[in-house]
Amino acid sequence: MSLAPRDCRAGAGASYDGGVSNGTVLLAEPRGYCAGVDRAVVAVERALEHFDETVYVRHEIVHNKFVVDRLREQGAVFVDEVDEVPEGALVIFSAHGISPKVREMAEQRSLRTIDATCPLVTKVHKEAVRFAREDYDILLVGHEGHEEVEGTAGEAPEHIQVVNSPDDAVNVTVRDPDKVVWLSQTTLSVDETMETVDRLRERFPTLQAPPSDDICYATQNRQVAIKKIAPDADLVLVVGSPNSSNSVRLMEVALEAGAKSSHRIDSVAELREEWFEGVGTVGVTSGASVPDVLVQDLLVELSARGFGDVKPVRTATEDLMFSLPRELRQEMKVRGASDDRTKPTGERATAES
Ligand code: 2E7
Ligand code: F3S
Repeated sequence: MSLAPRDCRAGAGASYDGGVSNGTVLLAEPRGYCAGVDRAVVAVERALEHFDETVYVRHEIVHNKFVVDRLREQGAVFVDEVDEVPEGALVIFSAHGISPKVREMAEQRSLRTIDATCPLVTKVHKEAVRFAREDYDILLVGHEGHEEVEGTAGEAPEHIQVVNSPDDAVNVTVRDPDKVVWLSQTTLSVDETMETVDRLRERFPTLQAPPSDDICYATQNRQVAIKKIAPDADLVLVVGSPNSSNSVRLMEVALEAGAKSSHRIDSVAELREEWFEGVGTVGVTSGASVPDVLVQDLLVELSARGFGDVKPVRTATEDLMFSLPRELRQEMKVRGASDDRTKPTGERATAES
């Protein structure tokens, strides 16, 4: 089965006008797969299809258990580090990005690599490299230990310090308070990040901002949609894995925006009876790494529990599609394999869930 996003079957129908009734589901649109996840997952699928050898993947290609389990069943071998990959073998780097050190280690082992780093993460890496070259102190707002943060910080470790939260702003020390810039992880809460930046700016009034938003379009759009739903929801269910930063943020944002309760679930099997006590309206969304089939399963289950009236709540339309990683396109060309996805990066195509 392909892990490509599905048509939003339950998404068709009346639009939400602010009114709610018993047994209602407010379904966030957009939700689920972003362009970077689609590209990364399809890259692994195509590699499995076209290479007659073991396809290794460093780290989870995206942070979703269902996706990773399916790709593993199809033959992908997931490893924590490149030193687990045999010399000369093929390895795919995950959507979250890698530090230059990982790239060097792969070169030392003569690995053939396909880089599925999201282009919007690469953009942040380039910003980090440029500001480091200009000798700025870079304050990277993000969660220490997350793969994306490790990759970005690894671009210029001597210039970058990670700021984990608004409270963490007090711990920052810089060489020159007039030469400081903030960058961020792509999947943070927009509001919490702005709070962190405000605190940093109190300390460093000339703090520079990233040249363009580092929190990506998909993260922002999913947060805007759930914020619209949350004030009317007794319960917000977010489909996503526990290690998926953007999914966990959606749950927090829902609560912050007025949802009476919110839970993250990997799948319908994790629903708990007690969550539904006194609930008339359920908000539903999913993280950027979540195939829509999991949301459809949830809607079927909600319908069986009396929540059959599904009202889509659309706050944005997404039609971004990234071309597959260059190394993969080249390899497929050599093999005469055609790929109708290979459109130039940033070209608009219909890719809505
Ligand atoms: C890559 C990047 O895989 P995810 O759940 O990752 P997060 O970063 O949210 O844990 O979601 C897709 C994705 C988001 N950001 C992939 Cl850098
Ligand atoms: Fe990229 Fe944002 Fe998705 S950084 S992988 S488009 S959540």
